Amino acid sequence: MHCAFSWTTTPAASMPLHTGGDIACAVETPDVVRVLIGDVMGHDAEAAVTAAEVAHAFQALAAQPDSSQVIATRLDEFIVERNCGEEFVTAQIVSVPKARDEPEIVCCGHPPPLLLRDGRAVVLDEILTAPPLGLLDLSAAQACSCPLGVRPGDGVLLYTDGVTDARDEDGHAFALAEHAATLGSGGVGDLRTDLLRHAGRRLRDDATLLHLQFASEQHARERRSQNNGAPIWFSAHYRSADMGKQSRQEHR
Ligand SMILES: [Mn+2]
Repeated sequence: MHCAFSWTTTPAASMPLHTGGDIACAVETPDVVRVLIGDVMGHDAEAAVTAAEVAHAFQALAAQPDSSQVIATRLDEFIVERNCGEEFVTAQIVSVPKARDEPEIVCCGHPPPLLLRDGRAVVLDEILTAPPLGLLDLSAAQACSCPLGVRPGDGVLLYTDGVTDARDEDGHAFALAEHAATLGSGGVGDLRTDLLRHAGRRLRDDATLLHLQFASEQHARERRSQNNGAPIWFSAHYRSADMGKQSRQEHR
């Protein structure tokens, strides 16, 4: 399935050096594109180190031809092994196969994604979830993958709890679904602007938004014809809002 994605991550206002405990990254192999969103418990400097190490481990694991369940299980083992305390990471891995197979999601204690379809945002709360990474062995539970249930033209928004827990000065939570339903061409950059406006620019927790946009049938056809018939599987739009840098990558 053709898919473009973009993300933005904003550390809590208390974090030094624009680092945080949220994770967003992607890996492409010849067969599949996998994205990871994660949230390390806590938002101190230690959480930022763990976030960087988990992202690094994911990039190595996701380059292998293993299933997403296996990748999640290995990430869990990685976190358990490096742990001196009781650190854990809520996470989701979305796999988008380049063949016509359906995209899948593995959820480990992370808030449910939003499905963006026909101007509405619906919580995908029927996705099975395992405990967070780092705690799988304690519960004897297993990470399992579910179909994401998307159609061409749909969007999916992954996020961390720093987004939905952000309060305005009257204590009202950020209405993520309402803002996401009308997500326009400004994508997650606009959502981040809305979030910071709501929270008065001071987030108490790291906040990450990761948007996957699945191409419509027509868009996929047009892209193929522009590219001399060769399929363009995937394009990634990396945006680092805090550093003010933006770059674009296309994989053919
Ligand atoms: Mn959080």
